[in-house]
Amino acid sequence: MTPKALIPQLNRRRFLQAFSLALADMAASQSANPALHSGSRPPNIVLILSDDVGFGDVSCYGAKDFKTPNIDRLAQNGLRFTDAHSVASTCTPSRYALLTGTYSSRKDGVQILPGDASLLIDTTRSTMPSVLKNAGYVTGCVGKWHVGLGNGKIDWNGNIEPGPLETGFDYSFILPATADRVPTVFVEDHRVVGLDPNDPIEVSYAAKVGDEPTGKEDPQLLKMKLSEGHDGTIVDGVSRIGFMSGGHAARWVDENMAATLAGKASAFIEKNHEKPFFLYFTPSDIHVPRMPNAKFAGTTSCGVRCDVIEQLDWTVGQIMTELERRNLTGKTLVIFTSDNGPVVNDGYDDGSDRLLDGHKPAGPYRGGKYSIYEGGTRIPFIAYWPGHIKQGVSNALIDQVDLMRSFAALAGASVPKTGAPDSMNVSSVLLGHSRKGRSSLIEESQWLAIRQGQWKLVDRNERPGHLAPFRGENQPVFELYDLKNDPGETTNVAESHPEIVQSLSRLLEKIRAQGHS
Ligand code: NG6
Ligand code: CA
Repeated sequence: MTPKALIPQLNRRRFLQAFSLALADMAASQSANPALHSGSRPPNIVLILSDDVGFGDVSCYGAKDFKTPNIDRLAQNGLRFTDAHSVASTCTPSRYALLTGTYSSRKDGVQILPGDASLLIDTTRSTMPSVLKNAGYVTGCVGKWHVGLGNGKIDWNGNIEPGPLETGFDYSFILPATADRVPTVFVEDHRVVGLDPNDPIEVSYAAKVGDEPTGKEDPQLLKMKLSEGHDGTIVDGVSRIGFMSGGHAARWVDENMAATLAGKASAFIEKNHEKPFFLYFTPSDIHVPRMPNAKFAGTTSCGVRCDVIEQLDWTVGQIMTELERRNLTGKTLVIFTSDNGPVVNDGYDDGSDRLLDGHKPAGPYRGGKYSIYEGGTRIPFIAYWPGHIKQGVSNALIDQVDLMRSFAALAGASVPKTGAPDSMNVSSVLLGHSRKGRSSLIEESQWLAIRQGQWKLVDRNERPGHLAPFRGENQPVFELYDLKNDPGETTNVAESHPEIVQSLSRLLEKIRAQGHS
């Protein structure tokens, strides 16, 4: 057979494989939930996924310059993890992996997305919300989305789909991408909130649309200076990434965003408090632009980045108050965590770096957001469920990719064999019944790293589709760190341990090649 003739055959085979996987997925996830039918109610689940909050950014993880009493209260009455990880050190890959139970490095193009990018998640496959929904949960998504919307060019003035509702959520109220990306409007279910049809929205990431000022042309109009990028349309004194026109009545007010999102999340809990529910709550704090409400502006000694941490803590308090009001605290598993490690200057000159005053956003770890070192993915992670989780600290190695199968197990829901290939059921670890987490785990930035036991191997081999073409001059392909004796990853010991380099790089290749963890 000629190579040309082979191509349609291969595509056909791939299509059939994908089709039968999707069918198996659907059939398995429709199985009934025994917990619901026997009359006992599985826990509600509230997953609070904050943005860019580092390991050292909350008081119960060692921060001293400000206070996070609401988050601390979860730790004082729950289980605080010291070796929990997001899958990646940036948002889109991290969230894609969490929602699908799949390492983002398995799929081409899972990188930080512009605000007009298509939905990355395959809507025919099981997701964290679809599995819980099939088990009888009401599922809601409130906050930052950033895994794409639509399928090609989005009409922001019409129905915006596929998105959260096609991914397994019954309700959604989202920022399409990030607070620093256009369009700066909320989308509720399929529609932009508060849109005036006489002022239609247009969005482009390629060229300027409309005639509103941009950060590049009119920097004198900015209330917050930019330090890198972010020179598109100015909305409310802050220039964003990308260009937009129209939709003036629908544009959010940055300073009110925390309260708006907390309000929508609380309303979802109130509306559904009599059913089992799953809330994926993703505050925009503490991502840039850091625009705290007047209640929080200037309240800390270490600048606006610390102010928005206190605002985030307030948000967590609002959710906890709503749960208490509905008498749901003993019936709800609450997880507080972050999508990736910390960054201080992320493209706006908001003074955070000058005012840091000794605060260490990543705690004792090296690197942060974008980085392959521990600070990139080792994030705060607290599990709280009074009466079911005892207070304590767990140093078990766990990964947010594990939440899909762990939540399913707690909910009595089934995940099809072919779904969530990297997710492990660590529910007994979340509940504190076991301290035995994963034996190995992959960390992602533009590079990959693998953890096993005390060792961590950073692998800077280029891989098509994901990885930046640049490796610093004289930077070795492999770095090996002994995290037990060198948690700060200061000394590369690859040369003195070639056998460990070899066995870890083989394990990494095996996990990649076999398509599952
Ligand atoms: C970067 C932006 C940064 C932030 C990040 C996404 C510049 C210079 N930097 O490209 O400000 O928006 O993307 O962050 O534009 S994340 O948490 O959503 O991954
Ligand atoms: Ca992030």
